Amino acid sequence: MSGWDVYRAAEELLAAERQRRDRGPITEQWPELDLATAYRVQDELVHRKVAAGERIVGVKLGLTSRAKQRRMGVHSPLTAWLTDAMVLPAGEPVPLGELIHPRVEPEIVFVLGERLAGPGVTAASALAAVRSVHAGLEIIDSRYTDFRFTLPDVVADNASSARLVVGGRALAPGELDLALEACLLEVDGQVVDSATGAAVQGHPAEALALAANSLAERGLALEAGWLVLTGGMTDAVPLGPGTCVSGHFTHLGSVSVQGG
Ligand code: OOG
Ligand code: MG
Repeated sequence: MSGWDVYRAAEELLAAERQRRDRGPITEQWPELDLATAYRVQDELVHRKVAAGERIVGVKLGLTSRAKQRRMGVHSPLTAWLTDAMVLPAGEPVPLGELIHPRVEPEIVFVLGERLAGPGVTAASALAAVRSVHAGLEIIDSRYTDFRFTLPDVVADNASSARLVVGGRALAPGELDLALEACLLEVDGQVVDSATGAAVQGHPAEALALAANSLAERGLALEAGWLVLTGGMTDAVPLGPGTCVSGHFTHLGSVSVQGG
């Protein structure tokens, strides 16, 4: 009898987010937390955000690149929810006062033109549902101290979701080779990392297919109009006051955020 359940875990993670207070991994107190239960915590947490007025605007994938998996020590991709409260208009400073220890990572972002439901979604059928492709930066902010977590912990924490910025340039998926699309990650004008779209599951459309197929296992689908963040192409970099982080993409253009 650990005294833990889905509701308590969701409540504690939401409280940590609201109070900007990092905490130890839930699995240290609730070792029985398995992956399926962790997704129920994630759903409960987002259900509470929606009840408080937020709207689901899409899905993110996490840990889809080797760079991210190696750094976080978790070697399995996952999905999590995006709400309208996370979307930061381009040019607006990241509200550091609302976050714990934010980090920024470059991502390729899809906007869906059609509903996409698994199982059996392939990279090709996934790409056919895409309306536009964008450059993006995700601002992650784990509720766990030092971003230290196991797979069930990070799933329960809605995969460290905090904020995101989507670049203004929209390309049709046929206009570029997403495996070859490169990104330079710059901090205050210095290149600190780089990757191509192939870093993400071999091709970002494979990540999109993975999202559709894993949601299908829970009876869910990706809806038309939704954003899908395909996962950090490189390791994430810390965002401090005044720090400017930019992703410069070959064809998708540039997107920047500044810690405010
Ligand atoms: C987990 C979230 C991972 C990504 O793109 O891989 C993620 C974390 O790194 O805290 O968003
Ligand atoms: Mg990410």
